[in-house]
Amino acid sequence: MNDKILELQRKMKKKLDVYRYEHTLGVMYTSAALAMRHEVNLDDALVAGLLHDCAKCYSDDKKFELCDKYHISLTDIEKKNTALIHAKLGAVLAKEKYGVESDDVCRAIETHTTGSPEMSPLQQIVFIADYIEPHRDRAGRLDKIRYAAFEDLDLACRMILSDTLTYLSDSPKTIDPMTKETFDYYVKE
Ligand code: DGI
Ligand code: FE
Ligand code: FE
Repeated sequence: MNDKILELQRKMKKKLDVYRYEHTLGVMYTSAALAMRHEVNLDDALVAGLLHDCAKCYSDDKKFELCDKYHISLTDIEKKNTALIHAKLGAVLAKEKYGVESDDVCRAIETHTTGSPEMSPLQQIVFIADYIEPHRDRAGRLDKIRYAAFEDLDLACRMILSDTLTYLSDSPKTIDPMTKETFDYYVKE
């Protein structure tokens, strides 16, 4: 693995709590495995997986402060559901703080929580890897979604979005319109 990735790994180990760091390594290697299968650039998959939650472990106050600093505008849904902010903020930090030059990598970080219509293969891979990495054990039919991920990226996205919408409808959290829009897009695909 190249030195740049090892250096980023050291930084993430310092920035994230133990649980989040282990999840991050899971997403990094799962993204890499999916990239091998679906012929996507391996380094991009490793870096996107490694940095996808780089903004996750800040306090809400710090997240708002950083969004201010980098002129990131938040929707009302994001302001109320602050767990969503780390995706947008992480994409900007990847570029500005961690020196990522690939727009596709930054977009993959930005869309990893809600997804987005017309995701690139790399974006789909990070979105899926976040859901299926080996430490995840709460979601239903994980075995089927893990299998689908290595067969058909669109199908795996559709399954994850469908299950996420069901899960969110049963919870007090508001569904981000982007999650619904992404689901509608992948149902039509
Ligand atoms: O950061 P992770 O925990 O690895 O996973 P993630 O980036 O998918 O974030 C999960 C969080 O995002 C979890 O608290 C649920 C929330 N989330 C995902 N989609 C939506 C959402 N929250 C709301 N309110 N609306 C959504 O559509
Ligand atoms: Fe996340
Ligand atoms: Fe994650």
